[in-house]
Amino acid sequence: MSFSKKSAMIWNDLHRCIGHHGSFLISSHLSLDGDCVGSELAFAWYLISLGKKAAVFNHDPVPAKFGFLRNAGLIRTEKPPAGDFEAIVVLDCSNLRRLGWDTATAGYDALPSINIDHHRDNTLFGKVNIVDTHASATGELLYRFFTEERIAFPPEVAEALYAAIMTDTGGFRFPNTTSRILHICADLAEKGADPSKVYEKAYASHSATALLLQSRVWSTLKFYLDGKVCCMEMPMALLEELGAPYSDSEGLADCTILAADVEVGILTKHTATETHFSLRSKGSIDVGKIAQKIKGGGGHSSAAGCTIRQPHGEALEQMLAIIKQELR
Ligand SMILES: [Mn+2]
Repeated sequence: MSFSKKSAMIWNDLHRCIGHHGSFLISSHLSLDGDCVGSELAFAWYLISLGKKAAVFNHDPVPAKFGFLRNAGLIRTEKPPAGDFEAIVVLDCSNLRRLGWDTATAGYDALPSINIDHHRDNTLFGKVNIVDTHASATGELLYRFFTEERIAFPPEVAEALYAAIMTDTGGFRFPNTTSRILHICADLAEKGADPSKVYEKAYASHSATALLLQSRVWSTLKFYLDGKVCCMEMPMALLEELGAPYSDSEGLADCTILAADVEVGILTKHTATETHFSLRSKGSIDVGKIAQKIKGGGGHSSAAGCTIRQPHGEALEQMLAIIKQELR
């Protein structure tokens, strides 16, 4: 959906919904990324600047590398208390299930919800839905909201939005990196974001365990289908062996499309009975479509994921058969 012409109308819906309520719960998807954290901090700032009560709760913790963003320490990791909020703001999350906590039991699925996202499989579950699948990041949608509505924001919010967009474009390397994005990020830098600091925190602040994990996963590198598919594997037991948290595996999937002729990259994360696939594409193959062929799978055209309830060998065979059809 492209809503550039309709955006004034959509922003009115958003203003109206915010105006009707005094307290907001903000949340985002399981295994938080930079877009989740940056967008949450930016939106929390906005609500608080209006004199509203706003709190951010996520199922998973903020990855350590995003801890430098102002107020990241206020983001909480527990089930939000029931009945404390009048409305829920769901950012960068295609459905309520992906929040990871039971919204029905907590009573939150009955609350008015604001749904701001750019995932293709967004179910438009909100009372207000601001979903633009052409946006590079949820942070870009918030930038547009602030800019088009002439809402001036402080440097720390510029930096949060910059981090959101930078990470969702893979550090300005994915096909969603357009001149529009670069203009937006130039403006955010002008408004106080520090590009080299955000780069260093997001991409050059690995822990020792993360690098050890990388070296082991790299050693599993294999090519399939005439070198068009590259696969790396990460047995989940490896995390325990190295004492590495799950968050140490973030970014590994992007390494699967570094080879010249590769079109599809696969990182598998597997237990004895189940194999999760992180899929990556350089742009010619839509891996979101591939992931959707597996029940519960989905994502973007250049980055997607799904789980096959089978051991690694069988599951990989099944995935390669699907990819083979798409490569034709
Ligand atoms: Mn995103």
